[in-house]
Amino acid sequence: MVIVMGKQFRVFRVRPQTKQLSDVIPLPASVRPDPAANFTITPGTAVSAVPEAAAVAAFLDLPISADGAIRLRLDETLPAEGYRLEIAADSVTLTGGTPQGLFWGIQTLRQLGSDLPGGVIEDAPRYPYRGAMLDLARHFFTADEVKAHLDLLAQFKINHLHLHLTDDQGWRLEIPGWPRLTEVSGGAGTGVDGAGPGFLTLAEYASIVAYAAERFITIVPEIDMPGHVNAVHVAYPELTADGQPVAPRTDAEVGYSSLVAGLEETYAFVEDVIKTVADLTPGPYLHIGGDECLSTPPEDYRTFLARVLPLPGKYGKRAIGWHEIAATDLPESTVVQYWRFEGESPDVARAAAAGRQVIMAPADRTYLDMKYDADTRLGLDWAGHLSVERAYDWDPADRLPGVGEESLLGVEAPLWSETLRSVADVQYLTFPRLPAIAEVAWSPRGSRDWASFRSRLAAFGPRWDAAGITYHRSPEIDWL
Ligand code: TNX
Repeated sequence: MVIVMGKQFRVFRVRPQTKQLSDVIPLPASVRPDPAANFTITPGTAVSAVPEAAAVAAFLDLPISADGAIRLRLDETLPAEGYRLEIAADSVTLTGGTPQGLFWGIQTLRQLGSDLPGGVIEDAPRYPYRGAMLDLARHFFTADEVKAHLDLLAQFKINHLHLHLTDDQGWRLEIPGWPRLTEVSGGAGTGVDGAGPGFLTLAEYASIVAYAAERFITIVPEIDMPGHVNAVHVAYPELTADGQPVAPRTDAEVGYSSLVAGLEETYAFVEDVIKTVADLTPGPYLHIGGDECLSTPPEDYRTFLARVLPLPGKYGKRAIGWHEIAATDLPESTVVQYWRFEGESPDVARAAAAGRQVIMAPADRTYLDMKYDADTRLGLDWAGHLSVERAYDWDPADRLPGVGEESLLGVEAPLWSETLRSVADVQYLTFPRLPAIAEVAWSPRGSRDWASFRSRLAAFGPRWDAAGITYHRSPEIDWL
């Protein structure tokens, strides 16, 4: 009951108070409740795990014992990222296709809490690439901050974190052959408003990669080129067209800087950076940017990409680029990341028809840096406002003519950091829209339902409050 200006209003909750087996985000592929078979986890409940599952079992925070009532198993006939969760009156059996599938099953189990509703969940993702992106260039976040963010992403079965490591305002990854990149362009006064200095050492980057891998998340490093490179030119003026010193930039403009396609030194630099980043990164992808090259003549853009797009492959990686790269000839394994917010894209459709895979990140549905509404203190609005419902209520396979389900590698939710100054700011824009996009990327096509989602989402409010996580208490949700 709440009291407003002397009047009494009773707050009715349409939502049942007892937890249902389907109260999980993202919604599982199949849920068969058995109301007769609830299981309660007590402090004495133990976990038994086959040896290959011992490491993931630790994520349940329960004692391990050979005869534990919660059993972790593997069954390689299940999909690799899939799992089956069977909750009976006297036992819980979680079977994964791989340890990764088990890990996602553990996230489901944790969301269900300690009073587990009985029944069977059988689950597997729609897309193999379910991504989030964090921009460390416009505002730097430390290795510990990135790790804490990874923990939150894993709860929603996100399996890729794309790190935007370089841009006009800063360079955030140590490259041993080019020390001024981080000494100068990672130092004091870098970032938007000069408020986001810092960089990852090689050891810190490796520690993020390892921490992510323990959570079955792949780090996707991005070195943005040939545009978005003012920080490179500040550090190494010899890479500019005229060799003259360049002033650092702390504003949020885009499209004014470019590597020089006709300069041989450009390619020595680029190859050295790509080799270094590839060597540091066990995951299969290396993102080379390619967006918003408004000051690169189209012919130069083609020349540059023709030489650079094969380089990740040379060092064992698959190149990803923002969708502008689809205007050029793409090596076979190249992945195109679509980010525009309106209209068609004949280039991306042509790339898809030629067999290239696409990651969907349309700005009007997935950009976490768009404001929720006109009152949102943080974020931008060039792609409009992004409510929780808009982030939820779209389908990646219906988005672009000529780019259907068979062309999609997955979905990503990018968070650009021009307006961000703290982890609380990151969380505020991430929650609760990231869970909405995670469901778009995981749950079966056609299974999504806004009324169901908003009801399931409401239960996360108290959990986020208890965990000290900042989130937007969107008026679209009847928060518990
Ligand atoms: C566009 S989307 C950009 C970024 C900005 C972002 C802000 C894309 C590939 N590039 O440089 O940070 O808008 O929303």
